[in-house]
Amino acid sequence: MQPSEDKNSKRLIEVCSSPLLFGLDDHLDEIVVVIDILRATSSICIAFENGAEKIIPVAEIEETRSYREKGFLVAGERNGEVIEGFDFGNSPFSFDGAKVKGKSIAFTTTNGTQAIAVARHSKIVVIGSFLNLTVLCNWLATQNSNVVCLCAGWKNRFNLEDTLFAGAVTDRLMNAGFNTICDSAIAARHLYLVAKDDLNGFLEDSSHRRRLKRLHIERDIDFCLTPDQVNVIPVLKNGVLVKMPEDEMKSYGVKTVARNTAAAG
Ligand code: 3SL
Repeated sequence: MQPSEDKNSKRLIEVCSSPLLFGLDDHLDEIVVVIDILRATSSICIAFENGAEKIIPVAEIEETRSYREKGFLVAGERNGEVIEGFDFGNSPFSFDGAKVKGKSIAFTTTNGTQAIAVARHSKIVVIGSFLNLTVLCNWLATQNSNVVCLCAGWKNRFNLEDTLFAGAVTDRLMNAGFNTICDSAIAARHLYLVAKDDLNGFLEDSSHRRRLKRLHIERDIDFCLTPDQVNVIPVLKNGVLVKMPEDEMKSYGVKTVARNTAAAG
């Protein structure tokens, strides 16, 4: 990534490690990157890469279910498990092209969709995951705006995997001329730099990894920790997630990345 132009050199990056710490009125003029690495924001990214038309993030299960009458697929989990009667859960492998291409999906998850709701009043809300790390950071680097990484965490608690991704974004943007006065961003960047060569190993004992291991979905973890598999940036428009149009991305000079098909499984 090229360093940013001088006019943008005072842009700041901040990391918010729990939705509970996100002041609703504090980030109205900022770009918010919502992060739920395991697994909601990774699944949202792969859904759009595989041709989903739109995703409505919904907080409650029954409200999500009601979208079926409107022709939506309904998807989501609670505590990692597929919700009864839903079309599928929150595994990125469930969002394959055969199922989601051209479809609208109502989606509810334990933490990820709740974090999107918390951020909804901000200037721009985009979805981040290791799957779209490079394309997202290239785009953020072209924006004349401060950036906040909002980690979904687990039930309002800090988690490691979201923090590592926030650290990756902080590292890329600081290398592109951003600054930070946020200790959470400094800490996240340090953690990422320690962990980056073996994210999986670093997360071995992390709480959500252990939770997902119990559900026997380790291939989801490997997939969600593999960077740069997609060329999409999901963006929230009027409460609905859509894929940022290619021409909008191109007009910001974003170079997309090659998809790692081997890891896509
Ligand atoms: O909390 C969430 O939004 C989910 O990503 C959690 S899980 O990975 O599906 O358990």
